[in-house]
Amino acid sequence: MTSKVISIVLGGGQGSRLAPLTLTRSKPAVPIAGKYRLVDIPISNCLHSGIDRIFVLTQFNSASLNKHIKNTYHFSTFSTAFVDILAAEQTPTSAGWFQGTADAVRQSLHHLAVHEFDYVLILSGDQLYQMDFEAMIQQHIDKGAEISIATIPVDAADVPGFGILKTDENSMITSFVEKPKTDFENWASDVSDEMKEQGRIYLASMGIYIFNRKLLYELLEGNDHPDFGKEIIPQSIAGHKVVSYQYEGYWTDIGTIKSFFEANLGLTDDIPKFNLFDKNHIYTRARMLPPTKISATMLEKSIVADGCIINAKHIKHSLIGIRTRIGFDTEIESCYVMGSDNYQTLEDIAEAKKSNSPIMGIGDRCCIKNAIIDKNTYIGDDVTINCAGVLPDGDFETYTVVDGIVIIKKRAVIASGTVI
Ligand code: ADQ
Ligand code: ADP
Repeated sequence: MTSKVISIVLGGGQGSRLAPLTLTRSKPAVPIAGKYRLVDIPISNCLHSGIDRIFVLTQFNSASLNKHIKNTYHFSTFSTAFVDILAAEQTPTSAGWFQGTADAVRQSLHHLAVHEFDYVLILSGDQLYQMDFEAMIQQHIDKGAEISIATIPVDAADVPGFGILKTDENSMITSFVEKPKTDFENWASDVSDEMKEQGRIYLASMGIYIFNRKLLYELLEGNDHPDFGKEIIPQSIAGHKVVSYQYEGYWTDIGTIKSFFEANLGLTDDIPKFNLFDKNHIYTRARMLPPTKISATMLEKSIVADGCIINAKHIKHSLIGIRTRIGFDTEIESCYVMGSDNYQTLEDIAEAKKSNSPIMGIGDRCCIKNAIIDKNTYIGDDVTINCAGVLPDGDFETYTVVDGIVIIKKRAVIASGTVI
């Protein structure tokens, strides 16, 4: 059954809500959980569900994204499996950027045409969840649906951020409104008692769709509607059999700095809602890194990836990514440190120290709280970041503040003694 499915991962528009993490890389390449990249989540879900023909659509292609996909997803020469990146491209009929989610799929249809498939599974690239798509496809076939939308109950506070819908007793979607801002009380649905207790009485679209092949072509060709949520889905409800596939597991959108930060730090919980240790684990690039070396650090509720050299005094409620180097007497709390792409040699380090420039990683006697430290940053000694009160939002040369979270930009050099 899953052999009849092709999957399309919507890898991201401009990614402006995740800036500055997306200033120099495409959204699918943004690192998560210390050693993975965003794109690994939907791809792993597909592979665990038996779907192994996957296109990743992205607004701009980056060498690192290509390298990651090429080095991670290897399949047998005798299988038809692939993970291919399709970046927005100029053609005689289109000027360049994808104008929205539907436009991105429309512009990619000619790449699908050479494959055999009956269904297209469309996924968002910025969500954290573990879902069995096989069950969703089975329901799609059993109910004779033309379009299926995965749905999840949300509370009133979340309603303005999602497509909200209502269904009949057969799970047929009878109405859909994209991101209603006000007067949405009438959109409440009949949900389970457990969901009712949590106030989650509105059914939201998860932005996960199955389309029958022929219908997808019909809906996208001959018009230039840019989005699924704003145009294609609401317009399909009346004339087609659109079915809800209700999901009640853990699922979160990680499209903003705040949600990205919270989802990453949430992984340090005793029993996290998103389980990295699940048997359906997340695939990523197998790196040949040395084990992490720690001196006398007090580590509390933290995750430390491979290849780190840690001398810090205290690391609390934090995620430390691959190849991170942290100096003596440094204290880190509620941070996501992404790590580095390479190591400096001992000679490089001696040279930097001689000229008083910071070395890659985090120096001695620093205090860092509520921050995301992007890759390959050089933070000197005695640096304080976000350790006194809440900082107002703003964008500066080496860092940005969003919702009180400081993001140190990729490759930034923060001189010793700096206070942010
Ligand atoms: P949003 O997530 O707000 O709502 P959108 O901005 O269209 O919708 O993004 C959906 C996915 O497509 C994201 O992964 C995004 O990065 C990606 N994307 C956006 N523009 C793109 C482009 N031009 N090229 C490639 N990828 C692009 C949608 C639905 C709602 C639903 C929520 C659930 O519209 O109805 O409730 O998803 O999160
Ligand atoms: P990201 O998308 O995370 O910002 P980049 O575009 O910087 O990543 O690319 C990261 C890749 O570049 C890594 O796979 C790493 O192997 C490689 N890389 C970057 N700098 C160096 C370096 N100085 N030495 C060796 N490899 C490097």
